[in-house]
Amino acid sequence: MYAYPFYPSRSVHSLDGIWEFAFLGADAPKLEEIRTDGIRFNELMAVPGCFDAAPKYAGVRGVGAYRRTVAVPANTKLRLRLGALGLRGRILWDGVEIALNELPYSQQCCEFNAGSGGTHELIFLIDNRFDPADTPLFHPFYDFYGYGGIYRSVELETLPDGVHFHRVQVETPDLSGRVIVSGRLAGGAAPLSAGFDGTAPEPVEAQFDGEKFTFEAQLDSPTLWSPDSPNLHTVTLRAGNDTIVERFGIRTVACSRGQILLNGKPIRLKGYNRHDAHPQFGPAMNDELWLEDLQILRDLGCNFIRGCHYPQSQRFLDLCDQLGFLVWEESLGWGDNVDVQSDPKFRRLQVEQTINMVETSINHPSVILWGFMNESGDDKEVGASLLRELAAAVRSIDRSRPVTNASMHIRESIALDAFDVISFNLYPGWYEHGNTSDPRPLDRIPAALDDVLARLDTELLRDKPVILSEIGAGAIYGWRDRIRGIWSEEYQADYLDAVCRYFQSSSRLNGLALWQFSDGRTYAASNVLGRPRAFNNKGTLDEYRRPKLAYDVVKHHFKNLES
Ligand code: ADA
Repeated sequence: MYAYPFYPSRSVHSLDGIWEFAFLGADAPKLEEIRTDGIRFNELMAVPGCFDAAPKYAGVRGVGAYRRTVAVPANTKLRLRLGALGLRGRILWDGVEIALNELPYSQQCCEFNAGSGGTHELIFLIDNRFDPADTPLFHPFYDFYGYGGIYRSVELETLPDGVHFHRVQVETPDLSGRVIVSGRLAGGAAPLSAGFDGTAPEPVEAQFDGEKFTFEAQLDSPTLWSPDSPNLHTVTLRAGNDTIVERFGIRTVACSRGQILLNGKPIRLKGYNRHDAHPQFGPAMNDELWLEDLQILRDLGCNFIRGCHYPQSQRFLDLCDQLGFLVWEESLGWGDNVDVQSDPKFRRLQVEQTINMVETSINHPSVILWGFMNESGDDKEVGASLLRELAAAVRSIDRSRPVTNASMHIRESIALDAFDVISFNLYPGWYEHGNTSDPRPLDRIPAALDDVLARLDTELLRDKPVILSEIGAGAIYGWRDRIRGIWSEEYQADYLDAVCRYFQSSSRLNGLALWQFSDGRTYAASNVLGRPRAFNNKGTLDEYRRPKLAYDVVKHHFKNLES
C-alpha cells in the first residue's frame, strides 16, 4: 500500500506499472464521445507517467488512451484510488464509465461493482488539450507546463461485504492527547472498535448520525509532533469486516497577535515554493525524487514548503509528516482573470477540488495552512466572493488550520478579511527590469517590502500574521557574469541574499517562501519569450537539482535564522 490511510483487511492491488497505450490524436472527439471498443492499443506507457513527457509524444496535445486488465471474482465491490491525473480524464471499466475526472492534481476515489468474474478491462482516457469549457482549472497561461498523463499511483481495493469505511478524520484539539475521531461508515451504524499506536482495537461508544460517526478518546502516551520531533500516532478502526489505519500527529496551529503559533509557541517559516516537477517525468514524481527534494530542503535549513500551486501527493505529505516539514497546501489555480472567475463551472470545480483537498489531507500534521486561487480574485468583487466562499468551505470541514491566499494585488486587495494569514507575492528588483536603467535594482527589495508592510498596519490586519509567499529572481544554471547582471547566477545570489537579510531583520514577516526550489518547464507558446529555455529559471537549483550560486547563500541565512 502506498499512502495513508491503509486498509489492512482489504485486498489492495497496485495498478502502477506498464499499461497498453494508444494515442488518439489532437482531433479526437471529446472524452465523453470516444468509443473505446475500436481502439488499437499497440504501444506501452508507464503509470504513473505523462505521455507528453515521454520521447515519442513530447510536447504533443491530444487524447491518450491507457489500458490494462484486472482479474477479480464475480460481483466484487471495488474501490479505485487514483492519486491524480491531468488535464482531464474519463475512466471506464469494461467499457462503462466509472468516473469523469475534471480536477487535475486531485486524488479521486470511486466505488463500483466488478460485475461478472474473470478478467476485466480498465481504460483511462486522458486529454491534455486546453479547452476553457472542458478544463477550466488549467489554462495555457499558467506558468507551469500542463502535462497529460496519470500523474500519481493507481490502486484497486476489494471492499468487504457489509459496512466499510469511507474516511476518518482525527482531530487533536489540544496537546493533552485527547482526540476526536469522526468519519463515515458506508452502510450505517455498526459496532466500532478502535486501537491506538498498534494496540488491538477495543469497542468504543461512537455516536452515529446516519453514516457519520464520532467518538472521543484519550491517548495513554501522547507525544507531540513538531519539526524537531515529528512524532506520529496511528489509530486502527474496525467495523464489520473492514479495518482502516490512519496516521496523525498531535500538534496545534493558531494565529494570535500577529504570530503563527505551533504548539502554542511562535514559529517563523523559512522555505521554498516547490512544484512537483521533473524535466523528464513532469509531475509524475516518485519516492526517490520526493525524498531527494526533502533532503535538499533540509540541507538548506528550511522548515517550510509551499506546495505550489495544486493539491500535493499523499505520499509526499506522508514523508513531510515523517520528516517534520511544515506545508502550505493549496488547490489548483494561477492568476485566473475575471472572465475565468465568472465561469460557473470554474467556480463549482474550485469549491469541489478545495473541499476534496481538505478532506484528503486532513490528517497530515505537516499541513499547517490551506490556500487556493494563487494570485487571483482579490481585487474585484467577482473573485473576492469566490475567495470568501472557498474560505468558508474550508472552515466548514477544518477549523484547526489557518486559511490564506497568495495575493499579487496586496495593496488593492478587497478580500483580506477572509483570511487568517496575509500572504503576498512580490518581485521587486526583478520585473522592474523592463522599466529601469539600473541593471541591478536590488535596492528596490527593502523599499517595496517596507511599503507593503506599512500598508498592512491597519486595524483589520495588525493582528494577522504575514507571509511573503513568493519572491525571487531568474538565473540560468552555469551563466556566470562579471557584471553580476540579470539572468546570472551572481544576480540571483545577491538578490536572495538581500531578501533573506530583510526577512531576518523584519519582525512583521512570520514566513518566507522563496520563489522557487528548482527550475521547472513552463510556457511553450504565449509568454515564452520571458522564460528562456521555456523554463521558469528562478530555481535555487536547476531542474536536475544542481545547485546554483544562491544555494550556499540561502543555506547560510536559513541555518542561522531562528525558526
Ligand atoms: C507568480 C506565480 C508563480 C510564478 C512567478 C514568476 O507570482 O505565482 O507561479 O509564475 O510569479 O516566476 O513570475
